[in-house]
Amino acid sequence: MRIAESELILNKDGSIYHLNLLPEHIANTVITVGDPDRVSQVTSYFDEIEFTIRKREFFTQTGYYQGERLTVISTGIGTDNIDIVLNELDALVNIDFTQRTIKKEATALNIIRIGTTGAIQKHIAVDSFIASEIGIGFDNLLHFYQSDDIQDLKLASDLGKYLTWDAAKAPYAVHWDENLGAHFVDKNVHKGITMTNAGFYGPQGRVLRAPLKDTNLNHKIEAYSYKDKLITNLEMETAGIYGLAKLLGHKAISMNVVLANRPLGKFSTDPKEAVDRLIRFCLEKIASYPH
Ligand code: R1P
Repeated sequence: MRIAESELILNKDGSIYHLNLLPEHIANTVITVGDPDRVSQVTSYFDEIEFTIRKREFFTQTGYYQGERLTVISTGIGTDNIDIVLNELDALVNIDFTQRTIKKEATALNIIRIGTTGAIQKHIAVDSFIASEIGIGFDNLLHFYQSDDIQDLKLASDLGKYLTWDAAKAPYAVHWDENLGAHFVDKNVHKGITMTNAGFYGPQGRVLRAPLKDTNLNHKIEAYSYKDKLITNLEMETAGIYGLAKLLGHKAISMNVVLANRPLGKFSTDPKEAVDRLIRFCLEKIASYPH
């Protein structure tokens, strides 16, 4: 079936609406970062940069790292942008832009998020790495899609009840891609559950001037365990990435460096270097991932 001009929006040059990319611009392995400035921090380690484009907060570079073609793209902050980036990346590989039809053979991308986060557990030190085994979303992104089959519904409902969250705002929970994810875990990495939310301050229990509705939210999250697993960290993209990647048939892993330890009130003294360490770690893991 032909997809209408209003649904699959293409620019005059045939590129996809927000990302401004043509199908040939992206590699099968895509690194996502939040901050547009982090794209060139990643590609500074590349042997060659083939393509660069920027539109709004979406800055993309494709190039080669140790002979492997990789795309690095910034998503900006939040799952509203994740909805755009994941759907448009998927369209670039799985929709024929000339015919406006879905291709018969689906392409699965490897999607690696290199991000920053706040730990919610005291034992997870600032500057350490977390690989998200599960993403739990308190934003409502996945609730707009038919996603029951790809969710951990038991975990989502257990946590919703525990936090006495009303049903309309119930969390969603999605696991990582097991093979890709396991490849990124070694002795330097905490395996954890990442809770993502629609904001940085109130939704993550931060108080500057506006009072919180539930002042105990972070303590409750810190104390919650499911099948002996703790929620390890809070940020804003992982659950959306895991949900949409799985819905669309892609493999995703979210790696974060801990910049803040929330219960201890600590923040990294050199966040740029901490992020750089995670970039180098992830690039090595990508280069050694069997294809
Ligand atoms: C907030 O400062 C931003 O940092 C974290 C949060 O998820 C949010 O996007 O991730 P990134 O460093 O990947 O942007």
